[in-house]
Amino acid sequence: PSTTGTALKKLSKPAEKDYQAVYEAIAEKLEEGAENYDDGSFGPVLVRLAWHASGTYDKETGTGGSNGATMRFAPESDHGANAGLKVARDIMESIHKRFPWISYSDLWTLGGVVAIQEMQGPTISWRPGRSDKDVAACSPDGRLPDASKDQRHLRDIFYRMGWNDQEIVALSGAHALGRGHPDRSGYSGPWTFSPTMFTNDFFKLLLDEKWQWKKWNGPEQHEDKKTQSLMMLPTDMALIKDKSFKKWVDIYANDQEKFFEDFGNAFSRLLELGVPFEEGTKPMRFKTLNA
Ligand code: HIF
Repeated sequence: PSTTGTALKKLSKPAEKDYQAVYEAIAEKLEEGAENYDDGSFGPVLVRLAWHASGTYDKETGTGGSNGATMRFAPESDHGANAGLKVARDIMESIHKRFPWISYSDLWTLGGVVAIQEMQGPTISWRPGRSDKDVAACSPDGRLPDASKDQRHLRDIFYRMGWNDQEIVALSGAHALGRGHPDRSGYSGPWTFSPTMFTNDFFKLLLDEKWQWKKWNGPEQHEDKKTQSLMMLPTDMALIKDKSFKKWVDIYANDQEKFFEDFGNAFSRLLELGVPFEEGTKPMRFKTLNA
């Protein structure tokens, strides 16, 4: 009888409360041991992992995307765009040890949801059902954006995933979080004064500050004239150079609620690109730790 019990437990499908438990385990890890890491939270790098796992999607061929978690393997883990993401994958590994039933693909995307919600961002609907693939399914290099480029490149990359101009701008607000690291991308510094809080400050600062080229030996980036402590990538600056993009920067800078709503929808969809969900899989909405 006891073996039957075990078998039943393994066979039963995880329920929303099981994913909520994983959510909470990740949430508890965001600041654990992060006292001397960046701005005191692993949240931003977990958002970057979720996005880089998903942003390889190509709508024409249906390849890439979060289903598969192929960044576990070289060559994808060694792609230049993914430099530094081992930090995030290692945190996720420690969570996977506690919840071995969840796929890495579900886990990494859930990590992005947790990080955004715990950093005071919008609730992100999330569905389970991704399965891990092996090394043969690795995405080719060059699918993620190159920060040194302009609006044409942004459109090439994001249209390939199926986004429109409004959605590209909405997603871009996530650069309120985190920073560039000279030993990862080469870029340096945070975009906002509160890099562990999800806000619409990315848009406000983009419009309100005077941005100048940073004088240094690193890659070309902008810095704010006033404090010289913030940065904008060339691709970020493209959002105010391009009329069709700038229209949405203005809207999101003035309306945090609209930004949260549009970002929440877009980020949720980003994590689902190319995922073959079972019919009837319902979106889950998780409670934050101190809800
Ligand atoms: Fe980023 N992004 N991203 N990004 N990104 C970096 C860091 C973060 C681009 C380039 C960079 C998005 C779009 C683009 C986050 C989240 C998102 C870095 C610095 C670069 C160079 C990496 C490092 O040195 O550590 C480009 C060119 C993008 C196309 C516009 C998304 C919308 C904004 C899709 C998105 O969600 C996050 C979070 C970070 C911070 C990571 C950290 O460790 O602090």
